[in-house]
Amino acid sequence: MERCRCCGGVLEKVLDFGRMPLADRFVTPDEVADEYFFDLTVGMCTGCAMVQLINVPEPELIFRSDYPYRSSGSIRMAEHFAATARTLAARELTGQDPFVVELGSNDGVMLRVLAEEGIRHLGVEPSAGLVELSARRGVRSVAAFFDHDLALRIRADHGRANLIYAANTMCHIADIGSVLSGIDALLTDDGALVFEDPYLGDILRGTAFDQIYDEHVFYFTLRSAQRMLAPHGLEVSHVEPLDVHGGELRYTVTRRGRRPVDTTVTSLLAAEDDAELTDPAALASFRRRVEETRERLPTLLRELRSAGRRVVGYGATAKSATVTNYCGITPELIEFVCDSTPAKQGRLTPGAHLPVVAPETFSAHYPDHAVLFAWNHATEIIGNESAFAAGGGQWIVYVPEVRMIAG
Ligand code: DWN
Ligand code: SAH
Ligand code: ZN
Repeated sequence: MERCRCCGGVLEKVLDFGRMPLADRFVTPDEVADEYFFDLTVGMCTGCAMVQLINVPEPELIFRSDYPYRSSGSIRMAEHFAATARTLAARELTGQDPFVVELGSNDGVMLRVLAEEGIRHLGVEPSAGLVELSARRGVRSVAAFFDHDLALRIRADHGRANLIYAANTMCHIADIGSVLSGIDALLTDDGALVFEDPYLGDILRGTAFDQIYDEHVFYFTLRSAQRMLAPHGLEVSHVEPLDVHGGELRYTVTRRGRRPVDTTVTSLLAAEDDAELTDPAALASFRRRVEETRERLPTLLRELRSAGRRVVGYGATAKSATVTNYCGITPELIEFVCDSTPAKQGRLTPGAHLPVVAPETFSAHYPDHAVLFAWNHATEIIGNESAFAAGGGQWIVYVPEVRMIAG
């Protein structure tokens, strides 16, 4: 029997995607033979209703020094994190000589703004490659996985943190109990943990099944997050929706009783009860819509190909590993995927083995259709590639459903 990582309750299987590769492991042709696969299944806890992966590959296999994702790869995301840094500085870092710790600081996209202000900071980022890149941007970080032991070491070296921030990282860490007890040890009495992650409500509403892959262990709701935090003496005192990555929530978490729990929390809790997010019927309806996409997307691509059309992909996202592998998308259906990340170019996408090329290959000879795998960056990409649609090219999206869109 599989157990919940938050409360130890029993996990009930709600979704099964079958064998999947690691979503950020882009392979060379000689690596194809021993590519790693695991069973991508999602469970819901019968105790605390936390939706989570049932099997999680070892984090050391995923977040290696060659982990390819660069947060600064999107201008809009870089702006989002710069704005976040300014908001956090004004809200949480106003005391004397404040100290901020970021979990999953990646390429330093957020901390560089605070570093420029001379704010004492430390990023925690397991990928040594990203730690080096951050150092070149004036960001100090440590190449390690955050857990309780590391929290104690940081506290011994730097003192307690007024702010602990984590974007798209809390939901990545299976050993969440160790992370939360570490946060309890590291945070000042009046400090805040601010974290933002994809919201289960948006994933279900948007049929964004591609948010489900090896790195995303947890799919939070406000209610399940509250239950996860409570045993550590922590509570959500403020929550705000974010319009990035298809819909996220930013949680401001403080020690129980230290700050008033405001109406953003009470009203979202009421809305979640109405929406019955973790009701078996909601998940069953999601599953039916996902199965429809699994049918429709390859059917559309096959039709286009048999009509002699050229079809490519745009954005070799981690999310697209689930789409291509679950929907059976092969290089016969999609000629290549273009992506601006140098470390992904010249390799093959995980499992489906679509060649990854630079965006210049796309614009040098526009195809007839492009599947927008980075649908969460639609405005930025469609704007940058406006000549594609102007020349008659058509974008294909599959979230919330399969359709072609005009540029
Ligand atoms: O949670 C996670 C998020 C934050 O980032 C990680 N587990 C992994 C990663 O997920 P993803 O790969 O699905 O994220 P993105 O941000 O949707 O990836 C966009 C991809 O598209 C990147 O490889 C960069 C590329 N891109 C591009 O080629 N041209 C992006 C933009 C904006 C562009 O203009
Ligand atoms: N914060 C960035 C990066 C998100 S990708 C953003 O929002 O764009 C997730 C990041 O978490 C990766 O850079 C990964 O290396 C890091 N990570 C994974 N496990 C971690 C852990 N235990 N402690 C700290 N960072 C971790
Ligand atoms: Zn549970």
